[in-house]
Amino acid sequence: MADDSEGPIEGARQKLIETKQRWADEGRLLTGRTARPGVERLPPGQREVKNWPVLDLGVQPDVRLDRWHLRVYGLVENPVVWDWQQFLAQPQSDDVSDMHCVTAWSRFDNRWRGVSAKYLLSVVRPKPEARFVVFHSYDGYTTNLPLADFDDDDVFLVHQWQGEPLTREHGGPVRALVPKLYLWKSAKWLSRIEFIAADRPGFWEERGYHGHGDPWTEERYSD
Ligand SMILES: Nc1nc2c(c(=O)[nH]1)N[C@H]1C(S)=C(S)[C@@H](COP(=O)(O)O)O[C@H]1N2
Ligand SMILES: [Mo]
Repeated sequence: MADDSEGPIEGARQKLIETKQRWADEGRLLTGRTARPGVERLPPGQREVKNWPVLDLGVQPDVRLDRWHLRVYGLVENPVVWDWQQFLAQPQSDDVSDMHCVTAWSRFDNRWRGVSAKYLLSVVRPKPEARFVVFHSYDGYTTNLPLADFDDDDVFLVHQWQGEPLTREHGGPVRALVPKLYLWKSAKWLSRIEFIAADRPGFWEERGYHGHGDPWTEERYSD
């Protein structure tokens, strides 16, 4: 990663991080309501958008396909490293799901293509002690989730959206997709997946955002 510890980019980035941290401190957007998935389409406090906003730390790494790798490691029986060709050689699946961002927008009916979490788990085989997963990204971002949430039919490592390659601004070549949790759990520019025993907060989880992040019960912020 480039050294971005100084200059205007870092200034803007710091401001964005501080704003989102303040939201967490103030409990902004919380409605105190709950909604039922499958019955209502929008989780509480969300509104539908037709576009796809871009949110990140302001650094969008340019990961060339000939340099791209995905490493899956930690508490697994069979750690793997896939380059781009090896990743595409794994079984590919298609799925349609909604996404919900903690900044209150939701986007319906996104068509994804990629490698399913179920398949990845069948390859790497988590050890019994493995309880949590950490996604690591090429921009230095991290986010954590329970293995039980990763191990679900709608979770994928995606490289296509609406039939087109996932663009760089949305996390291409490959991002994680965990549609049942707020979108900050869906790491863009995915580089590594780590299996661990005890939960370990990621970037936003260390800055006031919820450890779990279920939109249906408005797990926006930690208390
Ligand atoms: N690597 C990485 N992944 C990330 C982020 C980031 O800054 N870096 N931001 C997260 C946040 S806060 C959100 S809301 C979504 C936004 O995804 P989008 O830009 O494709 O809408 O990406 C998540 N994944
Ligand atoms: Mo976000």
